Amino acid sequence: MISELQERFYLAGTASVFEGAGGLPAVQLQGTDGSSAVVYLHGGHVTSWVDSSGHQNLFLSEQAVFQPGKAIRGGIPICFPQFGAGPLPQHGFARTTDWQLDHVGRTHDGDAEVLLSLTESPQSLALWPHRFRAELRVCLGARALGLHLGVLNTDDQAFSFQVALHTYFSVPDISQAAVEGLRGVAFVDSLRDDQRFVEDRDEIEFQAETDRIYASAPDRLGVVDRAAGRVVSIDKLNMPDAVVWNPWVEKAKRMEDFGDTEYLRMVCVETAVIENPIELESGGRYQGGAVLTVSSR
Ligand code: TA6
Repeated sequence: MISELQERFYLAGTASVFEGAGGLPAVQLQGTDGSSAVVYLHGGHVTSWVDSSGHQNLFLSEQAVFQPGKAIRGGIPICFPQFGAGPLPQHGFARTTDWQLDHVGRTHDGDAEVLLSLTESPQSLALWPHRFRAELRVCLGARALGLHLGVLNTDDQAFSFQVALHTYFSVPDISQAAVEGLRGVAFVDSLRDDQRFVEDRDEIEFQAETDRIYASAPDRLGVVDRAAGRVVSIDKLNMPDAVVWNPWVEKAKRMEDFGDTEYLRMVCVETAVIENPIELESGGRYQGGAVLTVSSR
């Protein structure tokens, strides 16, 4: 199957299919500036984004498991049609299902792009009785990575869903990292019985487990790496909510696919639709996403 994909989806200097970890097929995108990205068909999962300076911006656990039915620990898991716990498997089934590779190419802006899609299956219908088509477009540009997610209701009944790009950012030292842009935003604290509070810090630093859902957050957020003097800006599109998560010591130990000390090198800042799920009429379409941009600070 991989050799057939390699033949169909090869664009010299732009995109190629390779056999990734666990023998799973993945697409490597190349930028004209030396940047690169990797997207697995499994979960439509971005696992790597190296910018033109050679810096890896995404965290991927050294203990990540690459096998059918298991979400890859790190990169950018896609949570759909549910965020968190609920009637469906945790974070929904999209991140543990193989997506279809539809296109690779270069946009008129010169970005390398890959398009993947996911539609209902007997397995998904058994969990969530709705016909749909989800589309993911990943664009690798100059110092930027764009993630554009569409959901089309191909059913004859309306349905509602939550969605999130559960992005794991790599930081060399969590004590030198911070998340900015959330001051004054109300959040649900998953660690304090889901009580609501208001963020009172310009920069969120990390000294303990952190797991917060910020409602209707500003569209521009940032992950600051003070040690390296750089920031990854997050411009979210039609994703009102944001989640900030670091498992810290005890939860890190409980996660089998996550090293005990890896909490020191990552922070999740997720762009999402959680508080007010999307209601899609039959034939309706949702478009959302995020553009990640690196710059010096
Ligand atoms: O990032 C928010 C969160 O819901 C946390 O509560 C934590 O569970 C994390 O997602 C990872 O979830 P996962 O199912 O990938 O282990």
